[in-house]
Amino acid sequence: MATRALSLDAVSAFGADIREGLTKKGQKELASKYLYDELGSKLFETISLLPEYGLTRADERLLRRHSREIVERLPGDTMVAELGSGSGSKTRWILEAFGRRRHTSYCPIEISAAALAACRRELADIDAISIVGFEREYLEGLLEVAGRRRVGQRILVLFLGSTIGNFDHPADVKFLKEIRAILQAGDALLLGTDLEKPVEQLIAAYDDSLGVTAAFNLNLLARVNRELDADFALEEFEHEARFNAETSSIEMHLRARRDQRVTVAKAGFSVAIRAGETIWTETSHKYSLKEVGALAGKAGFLCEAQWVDGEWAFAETLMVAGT
Ligand code: AVI
Repeated sequence: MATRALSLDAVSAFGADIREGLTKKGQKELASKYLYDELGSKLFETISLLPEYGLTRADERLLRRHSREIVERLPGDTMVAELGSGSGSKTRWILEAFGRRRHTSYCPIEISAAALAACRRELADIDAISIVGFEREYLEGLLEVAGRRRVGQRILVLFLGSTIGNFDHPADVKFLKEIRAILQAGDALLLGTDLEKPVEQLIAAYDDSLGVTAAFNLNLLARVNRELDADFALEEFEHEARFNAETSSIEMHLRARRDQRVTVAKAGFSVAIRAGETIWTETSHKYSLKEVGALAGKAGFLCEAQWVDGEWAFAETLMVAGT
């Protein structure tokens, strides 16, 4: 009964967000968090294997090469919390380095139970690591993790994969401030950020030749059809990746090929969409190194160290919570 009530709530929250995004004045939009249902998450995993999309491989390379140094910079008893662990495969390097030093708790925080289970399976073989998963929104989960810390124990928060870039500016600063508010001075944040790079490289990464990113984007409309009983005709929309030079972001849009009316039955509305009009589905900000430093400062962290990949412009920045 409780499960049923929860899922009905989730449907109505989803419906309310979709309604707000599609009926607002001006640019229509759908929140990027809804890209990640089961199919969307699999499509994102596939994107990370594409030759054009180097982001995930760069993140992984940096962690593989520098985990030992990252861990050496955080002496003493440290508990590791990860926001949005996904399958956990990138985190292996950090956890192995901590495990070589002493027994360490790892707390992945994920809204997807399936992702948490996958993460547990992937990392179960690492010595001296105990895994306690939290099926929660990021900040709610981090609060719970912080409530479990032992006296004298440090928390290292991992926020990898440049997920921070999917927050609108200045929501990225606000989010890091909220993380900082939960932490204590001396705690740390390891932040992965995708960096500025040539526009052609970015467009290829977000509009790949196999059409996987297009499928990832269009799946959002398919999800609205599946879960909210809507009647989007997918063939009437086209994936578009464009660079916004003002915000230094890649934006994903879905462009209507003709005038149409769409009904979203479970959210109780219908909406007219004009030919050529777009639905904005994601922002992916590309940072400069200077900007990452400024972001840390604004949120109350000090930059302790930074590593930049040589093949794909991507940075891992270790920040320490200031007093
Ligand atoms: C999860 N996030 C960092 C990805 C990105 O690059 O912004 C999501 C993505 N969207 C399209 N391709 C990948």
